[in-house]
Amino acid sequence: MDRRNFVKSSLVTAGGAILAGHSRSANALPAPHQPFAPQSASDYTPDHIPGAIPASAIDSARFPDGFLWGMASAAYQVEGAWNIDGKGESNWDRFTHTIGKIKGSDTGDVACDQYHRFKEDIAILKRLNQKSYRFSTSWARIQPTGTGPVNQKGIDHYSRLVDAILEAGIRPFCTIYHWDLPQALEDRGGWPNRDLASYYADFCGALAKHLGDRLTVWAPFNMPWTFTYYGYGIGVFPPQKTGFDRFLRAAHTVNLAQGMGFRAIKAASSKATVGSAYGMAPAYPKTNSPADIAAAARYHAMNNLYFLTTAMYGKYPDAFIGPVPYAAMDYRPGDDKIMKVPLDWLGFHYYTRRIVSDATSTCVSGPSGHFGTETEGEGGASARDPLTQIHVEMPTEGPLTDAGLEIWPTGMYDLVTQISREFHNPIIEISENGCSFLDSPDDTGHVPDQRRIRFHQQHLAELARAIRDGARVRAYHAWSLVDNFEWADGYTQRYGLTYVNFRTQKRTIKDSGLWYGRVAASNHLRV
Ligand code: IFM
Repeated sequence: MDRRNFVKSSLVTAGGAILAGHSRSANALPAPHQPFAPQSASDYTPDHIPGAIPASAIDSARFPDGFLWGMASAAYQVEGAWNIDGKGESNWDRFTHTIGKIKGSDTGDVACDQYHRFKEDIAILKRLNQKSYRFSTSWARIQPTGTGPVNQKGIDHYSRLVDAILEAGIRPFCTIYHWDLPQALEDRGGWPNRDLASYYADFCGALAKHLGDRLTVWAPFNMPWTFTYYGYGIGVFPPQKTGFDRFLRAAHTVNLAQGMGFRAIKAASSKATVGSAYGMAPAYPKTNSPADIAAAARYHAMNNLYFLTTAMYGKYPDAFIGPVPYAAMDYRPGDDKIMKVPLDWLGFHYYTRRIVSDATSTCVSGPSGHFGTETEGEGGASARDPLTQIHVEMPTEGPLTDAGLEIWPTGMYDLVTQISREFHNPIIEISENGCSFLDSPDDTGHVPDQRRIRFHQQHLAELARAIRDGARVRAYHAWSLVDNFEWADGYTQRYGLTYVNFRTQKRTIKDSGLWYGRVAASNHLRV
């Protein structure tokens, strides 16, 4: 489809969305799932791996001049220095210091020691021709107990970091909150406590006041559905609370916080642009039955749009079987106005797809889930939760990463074009895309991680196709700059384009990192 037709169809779909409310967004969902049906063993040859993109699409993919090639990381996963220079304890410090929570009893106490080694890491970004570095800030480093005066040493650290990124000719992109909450705020009830919205806005205002003269690109939250649902709905992340109502309250506070934080950033920095870093997955209906199509639309509303529709329109998307459960959320008059802050650009991650089916007629076993930030689902055909009544599967037709996630590059095209259609062709940034493979240095000191090169090549080819069809994508951030602390999986997964020896902190750029550096220099994928 050419750009004009794509944009025309976006406006028709988006216009319909405004007139008819959100439920008809089912019409815009990816086509129903077509299970891979191998006829013979040759269907599994390298040229015909389920989900793979043809080599010709990789050869012909081109990115526009000025495209922002980037890499991403997050404070708790890379910084270490957990109790240095006045930093307070965070929820993840408390969680990892409790035996039995993390694989191998690993902690982020040292992680990649980026707090002390950020210059070395920025030199890697520069060497690899990067144009954008997405990092996050530790709230407990700035306000050790989450409220009150700022800790100047914390501000000084991020100020030095931003200066070093700019000096390298790279755009700093700050995610304000990537899951590490001051423990003192968790002790006051955590995100279900509505007061956190204004504490968070104060934190945003302080950051923008001190860094906003140089830093212009802000995302308030990383993957808000994940930390609210995992932390308060199913209890696999700190503080390990459970209950769908508790999740709804936490998510509503975060929606308020997003709106209040947005205004605080803009008030403190006239140069600020505010977008997002949502986790998203294209939802393919399991069959073409109306029930499964509606269930996939509920997944999309709950997992992809729950913090986006609220910002853009001040209202919740149609994620529920019944009416919006306002009472359970502690929704108050005027909250629509607080939440509504049309974002300047939309950032979202893509890792893998979901297959969704209706579960309204099957018995509800209560919420469940697993560790891992991109993993969800449950045994049997029961509903994931009582109010969306969907059954979510993580398919395994395509090849799997070492973290067990299916590689499905077309999901990138489907998701980017779907969001473009639904939100009037906004400016998009891919805030994360990546894979865990455990390759390590060989005898010659190289890390030959061909599978990671192939992963990024294929996803980027699909991103280039979406751009060719009219999507306004301006940036792509590979997750991650360096191998790092992978939450409950500790150091057992490696997402980095740079290998880290966690005993010595020695960095070795993997073959994928060197390849990605050439891509960034040429805007081509076959380099
Ligand atoms: O490491 C995480 C990151 O913190 C959030 N997005 C997914 C990544 C890989 O699981």
